[in-house]
Amino acid sequence: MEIPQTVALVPAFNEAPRLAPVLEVILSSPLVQKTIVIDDGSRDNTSKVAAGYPVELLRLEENRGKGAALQAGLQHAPGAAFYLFLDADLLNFRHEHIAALLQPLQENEQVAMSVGIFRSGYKKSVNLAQHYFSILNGQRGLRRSFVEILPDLGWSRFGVEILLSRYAALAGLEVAQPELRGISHVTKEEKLGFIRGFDYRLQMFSECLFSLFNYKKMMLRHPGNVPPKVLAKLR
Ligand SMILES: Nc1nc2c(ncn2[C@@H]2O[C@H](COP(=O)(O)OP(=O)(O)OP(=O)(O)O)[C@@H](O)[C@H]2O)c(=O)[nH]1
Ligand SMILES: [Mg+2]
Repeated sequence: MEIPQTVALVPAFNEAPRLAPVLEVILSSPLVQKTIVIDDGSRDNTSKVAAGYPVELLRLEENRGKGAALQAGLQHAPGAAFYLFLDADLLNFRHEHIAALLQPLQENEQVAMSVGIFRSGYKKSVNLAQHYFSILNGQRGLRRSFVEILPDLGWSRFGVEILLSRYAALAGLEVAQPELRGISHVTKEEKLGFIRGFDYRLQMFSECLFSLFNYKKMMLRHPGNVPPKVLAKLR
């Protein structure tokens, strides 16, 4: 079987109303050869929507969080040159954003990961959050050599982006931050209403903080493929 150059991974948890336009952009991009949607335990029609498109659908019964979903996607498609992580709830998402994430990886072999920065999206609150918390952006490109030395992401849930960024820094790897202009996303409050959305946001923050303060300890416990010389820095 031919190994694709670029694989897009789309973690999707209860995203049935938002998934289709995101998949249409990815599937019509000449830069992506395979798309994997990971739905772990959605209670809506996320899997049904995904099954209407030529994607590989990983449907896991039990919810294990965003980090575990991305890890399942990576394990499902080993050997690709590049992996894209793309959220299922993007707005104003276009081909140029895919190109922007891949370009630094293609142009400079030293770049292990690209992390998209949302700029000039029409939602001011999202722009502001991006300004201060760009480490949290889920739109990323990863080179195979980086994927092959990743720690276990399975515990990290919404802390997965913090884990990836902190790990890259620890391993001394270069990270690019391409701007993704005009892109935005649907917030939790918009998806679930203010109270449930805000509650879910607090849960996300607590998972992010757990990752921020415990990633070293957790990496020692769950090292995955981290090379011994990087693990030694944790002790
Ligand atoms: N498969 C899977 N996907 C998840 C899980 N949690 C979040 N996701 C997906 O990860 C992406 C980002 O999640 P969001 O809840 O939108 O988080 P966010 O965009 O960082 O936060 P907001 O500020 O609320 O927009 C979306 O595509 C979600 O569907 C999960 O447990 N499993
Ligand atoms: Mg979102």
